[in-house]
Amino acid sequence: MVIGAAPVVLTASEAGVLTLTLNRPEVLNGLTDEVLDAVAAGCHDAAADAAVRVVVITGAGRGFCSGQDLRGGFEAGDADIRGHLHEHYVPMIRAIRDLEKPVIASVNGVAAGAGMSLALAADFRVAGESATFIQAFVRIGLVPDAGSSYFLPRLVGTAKALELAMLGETIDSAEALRLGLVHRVVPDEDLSHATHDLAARLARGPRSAGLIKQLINQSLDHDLSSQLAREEEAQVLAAESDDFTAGVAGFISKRAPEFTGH
Ligand code: T3D
Repeated sequence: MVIGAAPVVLTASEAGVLTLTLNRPEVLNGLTDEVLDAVAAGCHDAAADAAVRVVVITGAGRGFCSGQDLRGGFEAGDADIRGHLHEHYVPMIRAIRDLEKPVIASVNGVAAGAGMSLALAADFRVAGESATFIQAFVRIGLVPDAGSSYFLPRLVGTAKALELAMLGETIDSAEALRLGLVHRVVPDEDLSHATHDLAARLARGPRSAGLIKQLINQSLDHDLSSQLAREEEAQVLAAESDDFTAGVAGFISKRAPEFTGH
C-alpha cells in the first residue's frame, strides 16, 4: 500500500517494513538534494514510528542509484561541494546509520559513486544478479564520499578498497558477494521476494536488534574497554525490554517468542 508519494522517492509501508524507492529511473536514480533529503526524512520518520521495524531502500527501473546527478552543473570551482556534502549527503548517511532499526539496501542494478555509498551505509545488501558496483568518483576526478572511504576498507580491507576506489572498475554481483560487499545475490526476478523475506524476518526481531546494530557499528571506532562499557549500557536497555521477558518466557515454555520491538 502506497501511503505517500514524493516525485523522487516513493514511500510505502506494510507489515512493519518501510520501503523507500528512489524514483528517477531515467537517470538511474541519480541523487539530487530532494532525493537525499527525502531518504533522510524517511529514516527519521521510521525512527519516530514504532510500527516501523525495518527500512528497505531500493531503486525504480534498471538502476539502484547512479550517485550524484551530474547534470546539475558540477564543474571545478563551480559549486559549494563542502556545504553540499554537509547539508545533504552527511545527514542522509547519518540518518541510515544512526537509525536504531535495520536498513536493507535492495540493490536492483548499478550502484555507482554515492549510490554505492548509500548501499554500503545499509546494514544488509541483497543484490539482484545484474547489480553492479562502481566507485565512480575517481572516474570524474573526485574522491569517495558519502561514507565510501569509511565503509569500504572496513568491509573489504584496505588493499581491495584502494583498488576499487583508485581504479573505479565495475564489479559484478558475484564479485561483490565474494568480497563480502553484499550478503546475498539472487536472480533479478527474485530480488523483491528475497528482500521481503529478509525484511519480514527482521521485522519479527526483538528490540535488541537495533541495539546490536549500534554496538557492532560503534565497535569499529572504539577500543575493547569502551566497547565493553557500551555493551553494559546496551544490555541494560535490552534486559529492560518486553522482548527480553518474552524471549525468556518462550525459552522456558519451549514456544517461539513473539517479539514486539519494545
Ligand atoms: O557534493 C557533491 O555533489 C559531490 C558528490 C559526488 C558524489 C558522487 O556520486 S560522484 C559520482 C557520480 N556518478 C557517476 O559518476 C556515475 C555516472 N554514470 C555512469 O557512469 C553510468 O551512467 C553508469 C555506469 C552508472 C551506468 O551506465 P549505463 O551504460 O548502464 O547507463 P547510461 O546510458 O550511462 O545512463 C542511462 C541514463 O542515465 C543516461 O541518460 P540518457 O543519455 O539516456 O539521457 C545517463 O546520462 C543518465 N545518468 C546516469 N548516471 C547519471 C546520469 N545522469 C546524471 N547523473 C548521473 N550520475
